[in-house]
Amino acid sequence: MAQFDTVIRNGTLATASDVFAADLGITGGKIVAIGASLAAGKTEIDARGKLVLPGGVDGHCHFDQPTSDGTVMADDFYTGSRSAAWGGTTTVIPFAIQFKGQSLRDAVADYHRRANGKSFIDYAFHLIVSDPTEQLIGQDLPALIRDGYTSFKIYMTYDDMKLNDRQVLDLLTVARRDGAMAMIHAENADFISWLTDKLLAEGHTEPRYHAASRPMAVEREATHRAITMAELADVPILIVHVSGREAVEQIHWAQGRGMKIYAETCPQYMVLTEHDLHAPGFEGAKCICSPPPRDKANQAAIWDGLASGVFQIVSSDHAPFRYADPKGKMVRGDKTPFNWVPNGIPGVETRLPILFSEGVKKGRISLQRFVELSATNPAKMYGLYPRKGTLAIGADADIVVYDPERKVKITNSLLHHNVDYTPYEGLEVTGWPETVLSRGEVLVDRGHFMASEGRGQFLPCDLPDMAKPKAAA
Ligand code: DUC
Ligand code: ZN
Ligand code: ZN
Repeated sequence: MAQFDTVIRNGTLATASDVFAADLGITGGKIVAIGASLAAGKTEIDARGKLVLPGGVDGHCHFDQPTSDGTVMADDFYTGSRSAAWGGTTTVIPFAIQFKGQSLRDAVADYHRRANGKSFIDYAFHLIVSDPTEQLIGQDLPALIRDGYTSFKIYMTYDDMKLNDRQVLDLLTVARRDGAMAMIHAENADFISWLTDKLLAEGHTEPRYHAASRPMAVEREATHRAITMAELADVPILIVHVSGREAVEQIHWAQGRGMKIYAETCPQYMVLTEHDLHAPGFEGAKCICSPPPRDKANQAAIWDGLASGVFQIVSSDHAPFRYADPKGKMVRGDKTPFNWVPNGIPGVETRLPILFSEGVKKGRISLQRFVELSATNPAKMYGLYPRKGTLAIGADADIVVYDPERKVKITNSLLHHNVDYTPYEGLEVTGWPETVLSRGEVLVDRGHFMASEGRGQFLPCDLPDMAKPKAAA
């Protein structure tokens, strides 16, 4: 008689702290045993020669997020979560965005309607606050935090979302009092608009000028200001999508002073450069995201920060816009000026393979650090740990059996998003997810997709320990 629903046998298990040979037993969607020579499972998965990892937790991606400029995100919860699952990610946290004048509750209700019945994997929501009224600060946000929406993003740029410093301080005060995690997009809005106007006046409209409109100094200044605001409000913050050395230096400086300043980076800042925006014709638009990719020296600074511990998490910032599409990158035709090109690139499916190949395989980070950055810390950062993000008794059986030797040349036809390109076209990686389980159910197995639409569950988040101010931690 089988003792377990499923046993993953003979694999090498990796957590954020350990790598060891063991079998793993699953019953009722949970991990119930980790040990040598486990009894039989109704389903047996042979993981000999493979890694057995916690499913990826993508703490920053955008699915079906409404926009205000005539563009439309190409991935909804159906295609976005499908792409995530194929790439070994079993939990995603996209954003319920509040438009100015809209109540935060309405934004959340609308986003639930978009997600309901569609996702293949479990998901939580971050909030985006763009209109911090008295009602929001005093009532709506605290109530939503209590209901399990325990993280929110603050934009220091983008006309439809940016907040002034006073508004940021008000929101950080809520984060401190109610225990939420504040995520900050740190770029200086006035610097960007001044540089953009100057470039356009000189006739520079091509995609490459996107990078010139948002140089490192723009991010450095805003990163420092965000840190200062966190100091004044006495609360931890997470600086998202850090792109290069000068921002890393600011964060490292703050961490050295004992501040809880956390940092996220993304694969685009590890493998793309500004040069990718210089592709012929309009092709550079495929790599327009903000902050923009920098140069090789900045990539090296990102890798140093990943190895040294400046960064806590690696997310995709998957923001899917089709290329040859009037609702995508070509919103104003094939000569759309850079400042009208929607910001964002797809990457939810390639996040783990790129971090594993460029990081672990090239000896820049350990396997444990890979697990920590891609699964464990995002789960901790957003109040989903230990249900998600680790291999432990009682945790959800969200697991990736990962082939560490498989060589893959990334090309868009391999991927499962609804975008007509990948910025990583032609990138050769070693290592690829082979079998992906969510709560014990096999979603992907050696090239076959077997999940049912809508099986993914909404996850209310706990208050993250990482958001506690120093004195309370
Ligand atoms: N930058 C963002 O801030 N969000 C989505 C994508 C991007 O490039
Ligand atoms: Zn952002
Ligand atoms: Zn983003």
